[in-house]
Amino acid sequence: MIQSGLPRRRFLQAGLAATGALAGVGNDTPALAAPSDRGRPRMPLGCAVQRRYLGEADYRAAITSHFDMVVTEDALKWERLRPNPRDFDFADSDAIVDFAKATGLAIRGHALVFHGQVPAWLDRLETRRDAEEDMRRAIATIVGRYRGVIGSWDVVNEFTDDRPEVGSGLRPTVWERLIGPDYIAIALREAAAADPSAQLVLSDYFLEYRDRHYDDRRAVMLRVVRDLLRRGVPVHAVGIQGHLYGDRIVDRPAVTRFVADLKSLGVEVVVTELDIIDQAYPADPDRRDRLAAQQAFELLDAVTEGGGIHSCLTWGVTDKYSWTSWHRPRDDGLPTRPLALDAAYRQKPLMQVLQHFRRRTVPPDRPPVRR
Ligand code: 9MR
Repeated sequence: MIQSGLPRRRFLQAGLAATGALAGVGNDTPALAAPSDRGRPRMPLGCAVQRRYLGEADYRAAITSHFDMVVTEDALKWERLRPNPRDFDFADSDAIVDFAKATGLAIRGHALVFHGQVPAWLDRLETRRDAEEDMRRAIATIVGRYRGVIGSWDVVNEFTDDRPEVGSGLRPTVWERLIGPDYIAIALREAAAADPSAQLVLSDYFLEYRDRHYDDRRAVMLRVVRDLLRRGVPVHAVGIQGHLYGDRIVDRPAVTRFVADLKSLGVEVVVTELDIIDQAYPADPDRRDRLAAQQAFELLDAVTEGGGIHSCLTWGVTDKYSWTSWHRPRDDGLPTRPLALDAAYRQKPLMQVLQHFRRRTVPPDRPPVRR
């Protein structure tokens, strides 16, 4: 989309320069909305939080000064949460929820049904009945505990198979194998029953790029959502994760069409895990940060053009503690720079991009998440 009559790239440069972001990299001043923006509804901006860093004052201050919302990064994954088939250990998620409540931040829960980071005992489930009972009980317990507090849930995360063109396009997880494709509907209905006012989200990766493979992934998501809605299953939003690889091309027209298709079905779009994987970028930190901001702009602008971003969350708070440093390191050994705050909590150009969309996007009628 062209803003203020300027081509995209020039708009971004102009915007960053105008807000002082380029000169201001390395400056601690938090980004503030211009006075004219005060009182206008804004797109909530969030970040993924780990309990182990909440003891650090600068980590907490960064969250409360820059974000409206937090999402549990690892705390609710079953590996952590479910030491055995019976018990739940909510210590980490409770700590994050308590922090968010105390500071007035909205909360998203990640993720109710997710094949990643699961305990070994899950593989020992053998029958459809056992798998369904276990999944229902887990969802009822987790959502029930945070009813009225966690306002938005990744109900099923990453259900698209890495070969989306084959068969149903669904990943063969323990639930898909034992329950069948209907496990998604069952999970959504169970979550809705446990908290009827929560926003229910289906989230996935690689919905952003240009190529046949990514077209197929978007097609699987649309097919699943259409089918669920036709059957009256509650699904409120699709999460585009937004782990953006620096060397891949965001397919702006395809993303815009995808978002418009979802919107026409009454489904919102949440950017659930935004960060920029900078392995292919040059070493110079300023150049990397500008390229990263540009890449994020491409995605957020394409989503906006398709009908708007409901809320946008970065996958972490600071470059100091990003999953990319151990899962997606650079060949040259330099620290990765995927997020909007650097390792010393200084704002980077990406923060200006986020603030731009935060001010520009008016959330839709349905409240995103309760406070
Ligand atoms: O950020 C998470 C990191 O702490 C974990 O070690 C990692 C394990 O794979 O998962 C990370 O979060 C993932 C999220 O749950 C789902 N989408 C991809 C994220 C990055 O891998």
